[in-house]
Amino acid sequence: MDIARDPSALSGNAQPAVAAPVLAQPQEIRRADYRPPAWLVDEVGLDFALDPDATQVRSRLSVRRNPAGDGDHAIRLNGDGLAARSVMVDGVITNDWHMDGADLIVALPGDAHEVSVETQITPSANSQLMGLYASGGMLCTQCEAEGFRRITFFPDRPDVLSTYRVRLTGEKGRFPVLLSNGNCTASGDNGDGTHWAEWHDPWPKPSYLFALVAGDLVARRDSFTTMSGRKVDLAIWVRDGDLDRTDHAMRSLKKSMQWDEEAFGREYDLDLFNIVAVSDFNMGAMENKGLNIFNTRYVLADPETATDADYDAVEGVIGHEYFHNWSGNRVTCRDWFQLSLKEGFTVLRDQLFSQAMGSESVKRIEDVRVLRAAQFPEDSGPLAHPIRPDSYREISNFYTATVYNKGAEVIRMMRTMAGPENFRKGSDLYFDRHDGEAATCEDFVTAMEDGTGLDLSRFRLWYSQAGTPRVEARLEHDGDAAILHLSQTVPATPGQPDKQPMPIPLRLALFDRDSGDHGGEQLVVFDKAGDSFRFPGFAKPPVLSLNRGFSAPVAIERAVPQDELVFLAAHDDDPLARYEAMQSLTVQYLTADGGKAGDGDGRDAIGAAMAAILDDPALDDLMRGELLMLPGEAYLAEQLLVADPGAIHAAREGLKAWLGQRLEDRLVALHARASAVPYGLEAVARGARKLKTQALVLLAAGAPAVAAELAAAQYSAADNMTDRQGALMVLAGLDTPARETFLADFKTRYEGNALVTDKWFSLQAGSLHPQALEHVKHLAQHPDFTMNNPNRVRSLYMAFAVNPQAFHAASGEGYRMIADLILALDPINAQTAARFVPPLGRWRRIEPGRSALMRAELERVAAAPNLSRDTAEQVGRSLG
Ligand code: 0A1
Ligand code: ZN
Repeated sequence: MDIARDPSALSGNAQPAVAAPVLAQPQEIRRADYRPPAWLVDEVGLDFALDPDATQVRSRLSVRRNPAGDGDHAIRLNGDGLAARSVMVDGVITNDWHMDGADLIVALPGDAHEVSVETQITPSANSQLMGLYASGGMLCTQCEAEGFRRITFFPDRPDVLSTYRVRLTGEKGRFPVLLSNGNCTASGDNGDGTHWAEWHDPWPKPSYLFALVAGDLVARRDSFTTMSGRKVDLAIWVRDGDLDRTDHAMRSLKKSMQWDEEAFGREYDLDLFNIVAVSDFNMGAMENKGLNIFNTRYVLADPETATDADYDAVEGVIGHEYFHNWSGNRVTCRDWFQLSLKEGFTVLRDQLFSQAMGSESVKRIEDVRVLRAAQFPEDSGPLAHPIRPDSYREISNFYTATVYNKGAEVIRMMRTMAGPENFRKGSDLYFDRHDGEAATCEDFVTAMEDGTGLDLSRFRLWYSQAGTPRVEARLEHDGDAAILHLSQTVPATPGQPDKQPMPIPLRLALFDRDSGDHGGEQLVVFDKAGDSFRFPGFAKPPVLSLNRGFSAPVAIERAVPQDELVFLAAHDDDPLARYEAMQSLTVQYLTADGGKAGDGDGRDAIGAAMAAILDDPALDDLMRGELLMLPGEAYLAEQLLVADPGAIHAAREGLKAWLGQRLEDRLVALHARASAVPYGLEAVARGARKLKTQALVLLAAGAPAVAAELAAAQYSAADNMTDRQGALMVLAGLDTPARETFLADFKTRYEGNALVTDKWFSLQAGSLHPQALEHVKHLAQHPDFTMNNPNRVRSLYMAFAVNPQAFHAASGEGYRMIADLILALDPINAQTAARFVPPLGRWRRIEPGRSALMRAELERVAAAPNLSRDTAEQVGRSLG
């Protein structure tokens, strides 16, 4: 066994002889430096004359000196790449202003004024997709976090809340639809080929929630009546041909509105709720007040083009953005260090929503898998940061799995300790107390303490300390009692060498080996460096099931005997714990001897457990699918102090091949059984589809000829994207002539559908095919590939960067390709470019040969002139 104990023990690996170049770092912004704004803006008037090549923006700001501010006689209006064409104070042109860097400073003699500024912007040239930009003939905005300052000069910080009146004027032919936040109060025709609309949002909001959309769009309309009986008009706006793919999104929206009333007592607060789908978008979606803007991939879905996973993602993201109306919009963030206040809480809310809409346990397992695959590596690498960071250089780099997913786990722990009813009291109090305010994480925790009665003093460490706590557990048997010995360490992370023990809520059960039962689950809140807990009444040593439901986001370190894992994998009544036992069984085997795989005994145990899972009549197929899933290579690498990605890949593929052979008959029978289930969106049919492709995946490793035949049949018979994509994924990884034929069929069958074309790129870039790297090189030259669309860039290069076998090619060519991509993309779309740095940033945890190659590529990026703030920060931290 060579399981990593403490990654922080690693001081470095494979230091190259040359010193790293000094990278000019953008200025650091610190949480401790927060000061209230000097000026408040009560009302904002914006007048847009829309034109893709020259949009005129006139602002009117009613500003007032903040009594809590520092009494400055000038107002700082942030800008980014703007020039003021005119500045007026109280209706009179003034020259009493100057630029400080990109910001506009306007002198103001009194305590309240009206400041007006005129700017001109070029949406068609905005490839960064921040501010106002053009996407497929329409104009739209993205303002979070600091995009508003690319539209007009403004105190662009989340603690300045204003009501907005917006007037949009544009060509009728190009922009028949003109939308902004709130309600449309008036509209008209100018008689010169242009028309206009005025929008008013009565709810004070920070500038990052401002939005406008102008385009040739059609709407699916519906309505929802809130719990107090108000009718809300709902509209989902898409391009003409996409309307028949919006049904699922609309259903999801109505379910979200209903659920937030029932689960959190939150009612919608405008007469209108608009969602717009755009194809060019840096992230998933954005919660602009009353006008959510979505990446098309989280809106459009029909059985022919969207997989079951896509359906779930649409439902989850629609929920997430909708829930922000309260957790984010009604109560917003004081500053960007508080990002997890809205994001961690909203992720928890969307997770609970999805749990309630589908299988609770399967959703929980999926969320834990995401946390481990994306957040644990972040927490143990050079980019580790607390869920409430202390400093940043570019805030876009902090929209991370830590702030979002670990942030959700931290609030989930409060819910576990308080119980759901008390937690609801805490959240009610939080919303009541801070409605209309820009709040802090501290405000949230205090409201939780006051509402639930919990003492969260030490628990606050979860907000300030980075790193995944490691909990060592040992069960001792003494007479008629079981004694659980626990100890914890929180690893050192950048800037945080010393950590304190944190309260860790662990749900646990002790099973009687003979009866297979336990006497009830218990909750232990473990908050010291070391502690012991005594459980009387056990004549024989029980079997421990620990961290049930993944009650704490920690790594449990315990040498669990194989027979106990087999017992729990078959008997644990907590589905997550059962999944965990299965994962541990496999992790123990695959990470033995530094990742070169363990003994035949361990493999036999996995084979027997898998066979039992395949045969267990009490399991539903969705859950069966979870239990059959092998731990991913990134998670396996995470278990090792220094990982050899080649060895891990070979060991995991070896196990798959062995399982595929050993279980061949069962898997073929399973494939046949599942193939007989007709398409539907209910759990039984979804479970069947999940298992069908999983069977193919194991067979592809162990019996490739059989798999190729079954996959071809599945592809050809498919009446839905889940089956077709699953079959094509397997075929794309096999060295068979059919591969090309089916890939070509897929491409032409969905010609013109951008989201399916993304899948076509991803399937090849993420495939197990030995030539995957060569394929990616060719695909980058494909006429359908473009650097200007983030979805397309991610579909090719992110799929590649998380394909361990291809990315970690021993030659270093994969690293070079990603570094080249970062350099080419950085001037076009810095936010997206910076997201490709973390895969290279793992170099300290990789075996020496590859490690040096990865580091060299990071240094090559660091040495490039004119790096964006986004990329410079990520590269600097990765090398630091
Ligand atoms: N608040 C959004 C995430 C988001 C952040 C930044 C963006 O800029 C490109 C876009 C979206 C959410 O949590 O959904
Ligand atoms: Zn969010």
